[in-house]
Order: sequence, then C-alpha cells, then structure tokens
Amino acid sequence: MSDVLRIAIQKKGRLSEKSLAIISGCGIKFGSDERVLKERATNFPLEFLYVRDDDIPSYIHDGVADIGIVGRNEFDEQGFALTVLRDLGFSKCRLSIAVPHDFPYLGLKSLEGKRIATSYPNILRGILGEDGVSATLVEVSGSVELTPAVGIADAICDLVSTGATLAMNGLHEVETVYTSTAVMIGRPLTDNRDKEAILQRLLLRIDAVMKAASFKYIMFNLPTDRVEAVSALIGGLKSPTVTPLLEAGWVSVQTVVAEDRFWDVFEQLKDLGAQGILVTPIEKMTE
Ligand code: PRT
Ligand code: ZN
Repeated sequence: MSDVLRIAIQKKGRLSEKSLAIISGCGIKFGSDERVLKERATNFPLEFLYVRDDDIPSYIHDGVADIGIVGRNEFDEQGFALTVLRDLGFSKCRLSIAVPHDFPYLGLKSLEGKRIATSYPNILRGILGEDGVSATLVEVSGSVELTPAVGIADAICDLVSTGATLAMNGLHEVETVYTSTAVMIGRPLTDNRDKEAILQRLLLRIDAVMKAASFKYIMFNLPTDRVEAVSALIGGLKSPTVTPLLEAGWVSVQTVVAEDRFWDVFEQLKDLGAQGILVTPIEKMTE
C-alpha cells in the first residue's frame, strides 16, 4: 500500500491536544514538535497537516487533506458537502444567545428587528429563520462579547463553555440554540481504494479507543447467592465472568460497566455485599 491518508488537525488551540491524543491512543506514532506544519506518522500511513481550525473544512473539500478534526460548529457554519465520520465527543460547547441585563428577553421573538453580533451567521440565520424572526446579523470574527458594550449590537450569539466570559462582560445567557462537539469529517474517498482502506483501519482503532474510554473494568468478590442480583444490576451487557473462590459460598466477578453508570453500580454493588472492588480503565475495546 503506497498511499497515505492526510489528516488536518488544528495547530494550536482548544482542539489540538485532544485530537492528537485520540490518534496516539490508536497506537500511531508521530513527533510532537510544535514548529512542524506537516509530518508523517512513523508506523501508520497517515500524514498530519497542522492548520487553523477555520481552514480545515475547505482543505478537505479542495483535496489538500482527506479527513480532519473540527468543531461541529465550524463544519456546519461553512456548509461544505463533507461527511461527519465520527462524533469524537470532546470540546463540548454551546452556541447561545446572550443579552445585556436590561434586555427584556422573552424568547427568540424578542430579537425581531435587533442587531445580533456573531461569528456564526449561517447557523444563526437558520435558527432565526425556523422561528420566522428577522434580525440584522453583525458578523464579527472575535471578541463578540464586547459588541453590545461598544454599541454595535443589541445581543450576541456566541460559543459558551463555562459562561465565565459572558459574565465578565455583563451579559446574560438566555437561550442555547445549538450544541457542538469535535467531529472527524472527511470527503468521499471512493476514487482511491488505498486511502479508503487506511481510513477504515483508522476508524476501527478510533472506535476501539472511544468505546474503551466509555467503560470501566471492575472485579470484586461476592457471596454466591448474590450473583443473580448483580447480573440484573449490570444488565444490558454480556453476562459477567464468575469464578468460584476457594472459600465456599464466594465467587470472584469480572465485568465492564459504562462510565456514566459507574458510581450508581458501585454503590449498589456495595449494598449487595460485594467486597474488594477493583476498578481499572480499559485501553482498547471492541464488540
Ligand atoms: O487559531 P485557530 O483559528 O485554529 O483557533 P480558534 O481560536 O478559532 O479556535 P479555538 O481553539 O478557540 O476553538 C476551537 C473550537 O473549540 C471551537 O470551534 C469550538 O468547537 C470549541 N470550543 C469549545 C470553544 C469553546 N469551547 C469556547 N469556550 N470555542 C470557543 N470558546 C470561547 C467562548 O466563545 C469564549 O469566548 O472561549 C471563550 C471562553 O468560554 P467560557 O464560556 O468558558 O468563558
Ligand atoms: Zn479558528
């Protein structure tokens, strides 16, 4: 196989570290010299292009890169006909309407005829359009939070994660209109079977890494007569591995539990008499 798959990754910013962590979690090795703009993985046919996140969708569209990792917000705003290959779940944020404290906000209709500053005019236009609201969109590329204070907008529509920036600028978040996470996007590779095969290998690894991250492996000792109750509790997953202990009336149980249910399961296991509960992260996992 002679071809390489080219992936565009944000050079420096909120997406960079986690994008690279996912790829290296796939066992793919590469340097980490911040000055490099392009590099080749040493043990997988993958080439990295380090670019600004705004450029990623157009680079893929133009064939400069084959796939890339961007915020869904950027992808939807730019509107290129590309495919979302995977939702990677990190860099979670929301696009929200925020207004100065003296703005009487009662819903999107309150924005009728107002000036709204945003870096996401296409997404916002779509949302206002659905509600039949017509407003003047003031497109700015940064410091959106400043625009009401300097008198160029009545409200803003901007990305929020903690909300601290809005609060610092005297703005009040009144409505979330869109939510975003990092996504892996790509163009059709049907014209290149080698690249398509590399992509499928990469996606298989990414799926295993993401699946592993959403589960924990747990082991514990349990009175034998509680095995059924524990199986019911763990539910949804394949039956746990149950091994008899030397001590009569006790077994050792090994199973996986979804991360989001972990504490709930942990507490109930204790109530059911489980002892010596050991919990470990899982590195890779498949069906
Ligand atoms: O230089 P380059 O163009 O590559 O980077 P950039 O500065 O355009 O992007 P970057 O790194 O800031 O963001 C990349 C992506 O991260 C965005 O497209 C989103 O998908 C995602 N993301 C997640 C965020 C935030 N969280 C976020 N909080 N993008 C921006 N913000 C802003 C927010 O608007 C506010 O101004 O960060 C500030 C702090 O937010 P609070 O709410 O925590 O105070
Ligand atoms: Zn950017």
